[in-house]
Amino acid sequence: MKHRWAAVMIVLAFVVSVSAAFAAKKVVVEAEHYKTIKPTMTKKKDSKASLGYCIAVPLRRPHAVEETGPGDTGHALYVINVPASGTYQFWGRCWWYDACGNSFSILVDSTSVTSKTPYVTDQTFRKWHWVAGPKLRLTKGVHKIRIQNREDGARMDQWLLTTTPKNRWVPVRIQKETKQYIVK
Ligand SMILES: [Ca+2]
Repeated sequence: MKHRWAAVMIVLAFVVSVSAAFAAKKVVVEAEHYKTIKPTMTKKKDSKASLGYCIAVPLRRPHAVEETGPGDTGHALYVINVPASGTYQFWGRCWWYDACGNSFSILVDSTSVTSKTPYVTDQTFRKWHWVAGPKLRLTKGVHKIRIQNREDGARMDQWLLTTTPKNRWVPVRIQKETKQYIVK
């Protein structure tokens, strides 16, 4: 009888450790909690943003009426500790000015934008909402995430990385920051 209980406990311990290893991982960052920021990316007050602040690329005047490249390499840089290797879905809680002010480049451990650099964009304007960005292959450990100017008039309140695919979970509300994954 004792042996049977021991066997049950071993199996339980195994199941618990395996499910912990496979449990969904989520890293949530307030956009204004960057490590460094370079103009023209700015920190901006916004009463509808989580914790009252977001990052923003100020409008250039005249604002483009057709697609143009970014005016500069303004960006916010974040350093995070990714809890497990895997494929992560990027989401940004964004506010877009219009169809020529609705994207940010997302750079991982890199500083130069190329034609292959992923970005986050959609077509819902003048409203805070979650926007699905790229899927990123990340290894466990420290990584630099750089949110860079792609179009003026774009704002970001929070961003997150999750191992749950976007067909299984879509963020709706403001998320709680996971401070344990942000490198000071
Ligand atoms: Ca915020």
